[in-house]
Amino acid sequence: MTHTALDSTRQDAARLQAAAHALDQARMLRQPLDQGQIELRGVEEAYAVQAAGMALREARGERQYGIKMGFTSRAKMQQMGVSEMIAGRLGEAGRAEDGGELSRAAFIHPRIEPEIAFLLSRDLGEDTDATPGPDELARAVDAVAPALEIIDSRYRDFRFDLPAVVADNTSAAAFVVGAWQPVRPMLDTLGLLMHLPQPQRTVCGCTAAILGDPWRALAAAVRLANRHGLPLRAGAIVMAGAATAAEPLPERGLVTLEMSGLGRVQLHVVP
Ligand code: OOG
Ligand code: MG
Repeated sequence: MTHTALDSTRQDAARLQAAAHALDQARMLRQPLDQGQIELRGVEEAYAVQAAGMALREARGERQYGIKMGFTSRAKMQQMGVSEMIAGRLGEAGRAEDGGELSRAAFIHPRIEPEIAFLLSRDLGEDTDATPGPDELARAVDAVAPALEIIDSRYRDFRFDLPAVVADNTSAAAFVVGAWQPVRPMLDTLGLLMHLPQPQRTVCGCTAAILGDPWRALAAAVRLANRHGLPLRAGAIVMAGAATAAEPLPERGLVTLEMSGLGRVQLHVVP
């Protein structure tokens, strides 16, 4: 490598590290950034910033808990104006207890969305390019559960393009998973109701909205994890992506997601 090539590699690494720090600070101080404050040249760099951001959290003692998919439904793509699937990392600190409390003050402008979660019984991917088939996927999953995700973009007004949202760990903020249920091959026709307070309302949807079948979101998670170096280990959870557009997280009150045949999951939002 010539001196200039080496210099520019160093500059690139420093630029990506600076982006990870800026997003990390925005998250901890709850002060949103403008997308223009983060300079990224494509999706590869964005996943590198995401990994660096999780490394900062791990250095503070946090453990990675799994992977979340984003933009696996048309409703989400349309809401956010991004039309490609993305993957992010779930940190232990974002995990809430089913029926437990979640403090809204921890976030900038949180939204909530209905999802379905898979619990992995074995490692998936890493050194294979192949997409696992349905049987292999089913063997790699111990259980499934209804889940709620809280997203909270670190960008002002939730405005971002694809690389920016990937670098921001796909807006991941918190999640809660209901009681694990035995694996079933058919997950594509489960009706869901998300009840929200203030004002009292119910959003309804169907798991078919998730790529036609949430199992496809798991296959896509394996592909993206392989391509971009996200770990998918036994014991990890994989969130399939929202089945409906996200709703603003209420200021306070009980949010309940009911999923036909899979039970329900709840959160008490407190100010
Ligand atoms: C990005 C995260 C998308 C999903 O379920 O589609 C996502 C965002 O909407 O800010 O989590
Ligand atoms: Mg989501």
